[in-house]
This record gives sequence, C-alpha cells and structure tokens, in this order.
Amino acid sequence: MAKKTLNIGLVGYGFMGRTHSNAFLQAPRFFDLPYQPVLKAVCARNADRAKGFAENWGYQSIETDWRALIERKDIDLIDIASPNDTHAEIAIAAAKAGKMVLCEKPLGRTAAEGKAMVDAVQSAGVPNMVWYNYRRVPALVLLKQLLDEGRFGRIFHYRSQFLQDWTISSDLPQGGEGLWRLDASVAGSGVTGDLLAHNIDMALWLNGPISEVSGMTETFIKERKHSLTGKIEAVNIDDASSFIGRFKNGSMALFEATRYARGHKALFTLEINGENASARWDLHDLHRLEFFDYRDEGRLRGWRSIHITDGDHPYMKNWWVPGLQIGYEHTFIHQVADFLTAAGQGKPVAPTFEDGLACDYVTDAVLSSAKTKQWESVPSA
Ligand code: SOE
Repeated sequence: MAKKTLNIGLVGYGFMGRTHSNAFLQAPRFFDLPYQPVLKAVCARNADRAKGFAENWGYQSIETDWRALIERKDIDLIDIASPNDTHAEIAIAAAKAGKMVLCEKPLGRTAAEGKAMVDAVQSAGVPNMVWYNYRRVPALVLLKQLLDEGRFGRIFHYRSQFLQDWTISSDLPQGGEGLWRLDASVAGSGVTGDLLAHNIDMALWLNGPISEVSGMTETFIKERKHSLTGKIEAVNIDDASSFIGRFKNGSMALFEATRYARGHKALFTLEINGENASARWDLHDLHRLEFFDYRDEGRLRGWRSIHITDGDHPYMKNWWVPGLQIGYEHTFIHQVADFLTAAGQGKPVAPTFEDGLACDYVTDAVLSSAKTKQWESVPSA
C-alpha cells in the first residue's frame, strides 16, 4: 500500500542538518513507518550553499528565507537545525502555520523562550519533538527499561559528564559559521546549553525531575576575536559548567560539562547507583552497557559488559545481525522512526517541546546559581 507522504522543510545545513537529512532518508528503509518523508526543501541564507546541500542530500528545492518556507502549502513539517537564536521565532511561526515542528537542542536559549515555544505548539495542537538524540542509543533505552522494571531499587546517585577539548586554543575566534556556539548572543550559553543539556535531558528521562541545583561555571578565555566583526570581544559563554543537585526521588546529582578537558573529544558518560544495582555507560563505547546486580549469586557477582547488538535489544532487530554494531547517526534515525510512528497514531513522542522546556528550566537554574552562588530550585515544566 502506498504510504502517506510527509514533506520536510529543513532550516539550516550544518552538522545537524546533515544528521537529520540522513535520518529522514534512512528511517523508512529500516523501519516500517506510516509516512514516507520527502525532502521537499532546504532553507539557508546562502543560495549557492543551499543548492549544493540540496543536490547532495536530494532536497527538491531551496529557500533562502525561512518565512517563505513556512508559508509553502507543500511543506508538512519544519525541521529546525539552525543556530539557537533562531529556534523560538521559527518554531512559533511554524506552529502557527499548522506545521509539525522538530527542533534541535536546546529548545530555547532560555526557559522563557522555551515556554513560548511550548505554548505555541500546544495551542496549535501540532506534533513536536526536540532532537535530544542520545535518548535513542539502544544501550540507554535498555537502561531505561531496567530502571522502569524496578531492578535498581531506591536510587542513591546519578552522575554524568560531557567532556570535550576543542576550544582550548585562545586563537580560536568566536561567532560566525561553525563557531556560533562560542557567541553567547547566538548560543544563549556555552557548554551549559550545548553539552550539559544532553546530560540533563538524559537524567530527567532516566531518573525523573531535578528539584534543586548548586552550580558553578567558568570562562577560561575571556576575550576572543569575533569572526563577524574582526574585533577582539569579551567572551560571554561558559567554557565549563558543573553542578550538584537533588532529584525529586531523593537521589543526589553530580554533573559536569566542559570544552577544556584535553584529550577528550565527546566523552558523554553516566552512572547510576541504586540499592540493588548500578549501571554505567559512555558514548565512546555506546553499544555497551555496564551493569552490576547485587542480587546475582555471590560467587559470580561482578560488573557485566552487555554488548547491545542482539535482536532482543532495543531497535536492534531492525539493523544487521547479532554482534554487529550501530553508531551515532542511528540515534537520529531512531528518533525519526519513533516520531513518524507516533504521528501516524496521533500520539506525542518524547522528548516533546515540554520535555525540552523541563531541561531549559534546569540549565537556567544552573546558570543562575553560578551567578548568585546560592542553591536554586527548579520549576516544573
Ligand atoms: C558540540 O561540539 C556538539 O556538536 C554538540 O552541539 C552536540 O549536541 C553534541 O552531541 C556533540 O557536541
């Protein structure tokens, strides 16, 4: 039977534009979906670059103004993969036009922006999702299942880090393509919104709401040349961000994200310790879940390293054969597959904009606590 088509309008053609485009193309090849995504148009200010991107990925047309893209009757879904300062305006306009909306993380530069975006999609009643892609790592979906089955008992600790080292050089400029993550007016914040947000979103999903935080941030390089003005300007992003906190379930939170951990490129780690069991995971070995169960027979008790490649592991029966791994790009493919499946059933799928807002509330509280040097409570979304 011919599937319903779903016409995609992508805004932005950077690293994330590529991960999303690949996911739209691959998802229907590996999953049985109610919709066939069609790469209808890509939108970017530079027409030549947009054309090149369209040719490479198979987009049928280009736009250079996102407003024109949203006005098009032949677009069903707006996918926002452009820098953070564009998220709110585009998402709100897209929702008002009745389009489905997908948005790169973080949802807003602040929770205030995020709240306006949630209000827009809710009053328009349009399907929406934030690209917190790591929720679709099969090993972490398995961890979520184990937690939901109650295997850990009472949770005592949740700790998580995201370590990178790409901004250590003081010669690296801020602002402009590829470097807007260093410009606070565009990014909103530094590692707090870019990296720590991943740790937080994952924790909210796995371990529930965070009630209060005490944060600390640092900007190691205080001035950098701005790529757009050519001038030396103050750096207003946080280069490193850490916090301790409390989850509503009574467990303790310990989080850190930095772009100054020499030797680390993208080391996202997490560990959770409960009264019966513990688990740990890291992005460099993303297909493995380390699991310890105290209730195992004493003589054999120990950490097991589960290779998440079998047909009964989350998502894996849709891929190769047992023992063969998948990687980073598959998390986006899973996200598209889940979104389209849910949209076909008229159901929401997490992380929705509301989930994105819950994360924005925590990042806002961390940044605010770092300024006030006081504990901050986290509002619920
Ligand atoms: C930053 O370097 C970055 O690309 C983030 O923006 C992504 O969200 C993260 O997944 C990898 O690192």
